[in-house]
Amino acid sequence: MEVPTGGIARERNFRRSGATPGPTVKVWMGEGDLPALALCGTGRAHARSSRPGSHRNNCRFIPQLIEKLFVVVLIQRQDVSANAHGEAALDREFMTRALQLARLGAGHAWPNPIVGALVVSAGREVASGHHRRFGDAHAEVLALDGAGERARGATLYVSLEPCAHHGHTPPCVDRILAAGIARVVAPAPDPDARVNGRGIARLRERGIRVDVGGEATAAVLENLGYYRQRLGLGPTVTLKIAASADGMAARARGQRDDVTGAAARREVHGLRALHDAVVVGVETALIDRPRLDCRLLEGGVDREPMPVVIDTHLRTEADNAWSRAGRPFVVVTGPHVDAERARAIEARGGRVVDCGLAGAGVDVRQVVTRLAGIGCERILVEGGPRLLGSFLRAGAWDALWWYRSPAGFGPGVPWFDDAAHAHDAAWPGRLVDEATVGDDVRRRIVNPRSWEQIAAWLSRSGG
Ligand code: AOF
Ligand code: ZN
Repeated sequence: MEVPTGGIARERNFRRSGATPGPTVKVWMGEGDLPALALCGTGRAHARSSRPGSHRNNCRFIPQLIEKLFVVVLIQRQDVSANAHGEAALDREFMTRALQLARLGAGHAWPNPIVGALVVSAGREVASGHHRRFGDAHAEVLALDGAGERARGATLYVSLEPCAHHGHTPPCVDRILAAGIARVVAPAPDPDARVNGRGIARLRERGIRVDVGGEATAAVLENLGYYRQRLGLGPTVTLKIAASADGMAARARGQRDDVTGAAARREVHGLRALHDAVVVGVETALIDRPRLDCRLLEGGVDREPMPVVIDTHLRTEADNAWSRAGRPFVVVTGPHVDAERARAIEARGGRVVDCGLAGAGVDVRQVVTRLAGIGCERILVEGGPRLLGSFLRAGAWDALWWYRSPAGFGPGVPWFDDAAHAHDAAWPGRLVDEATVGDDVRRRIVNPRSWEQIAAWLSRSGG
């Protein structure tokens, strides 16, 4: 697995932070025999020469005035680059907060993206907002309403390019201009054809400083289904893994073990809320009996994802947690199943879908196509290990959220069905970021083949 340190997001962030470049010292450095400069341990400027023992001689020949100028330029440069660095760090912090706010709209905003915004004045957050529900006010408008007059001259952080079109609500850019915002920071352009760069362009035309690109990868990952759908890239498959520190999904076969803590479990319910279907293998369904809902989210959701169980030989019971809760569910099978059992499931609100075989199991590529065909375009696969292995081996995945608990389980059931690769996976993946969620660590990994299309669009559209 390729693991770039710092990740794609970091590279973009530094490249596109919009930080004011400091006065360039290249002028001085490149001129004739002038010595290269370095700061010594005490922070004082020193003239350095490559010739041993020539340091003192050089110093004697350099007119004092020039030496002073060096010092002034260096000190100024230090100040400005410290400011620029400080600004980039603050931008990252506030954008992370905007992305957190956006998540509050998970389970309510679709088919709109989840979006968070905050108004920051003199380095302090003065108001915030998020897109609460499809058809409701956009995040920026709520944040600007909260800020009132304090928005004048302030910075607006928004987790998506502000819109420039009349939809359910008037264009956010007009509201931003009217509020007197001086600077807008957004991670990436909006892939909606009605916006797609127009929001950024209109703000810039009116003299607003707009910095695009910081945290772009993280922002796209939060709205991956939205980006893929609006860019016409087809259904989205997210894999979720919860493993112990030593790579185990459970202590023993046939046993259910809590792997991650409460914070990670809550986050996973938020992740479910960003999907139309949550898929598990039949072993997981029979052993864990997961409800596959979003019950840990405060305020619930407008629409629960569809539970889907991959069950080649149709072992699922008709009377299960989903049928009892009156929730429609899908059972994906191979071609040879007991018709009587299938009828019993359908009588309890289940839909039995034959996806054909690929080797010994169900064809997971068919699963994706068939689920998309019934309106489940954003698919979350939660395991178990054998099912995750099938998706990984087939390359039928876009992103992987991998939670790792601090404790080891010892010999058990590896999260990946190929034990040799439970730690150092043989499948290609690209680590995007790593975060602490409660006591657990969450890594997000993208499928480079699938990510290429989004990265290409981002670089074409200036994101
Ligand atoms: C923003 N801020 O908070 C959201 C945006 O149906 P409408 O009128 O709400 O428009 C939906 C489109 O607006 C959506 O496809 C996306 O382009 C943008 N969503 N934009 O500036 C927000 N939710
Ligand atoms: Zn808007």
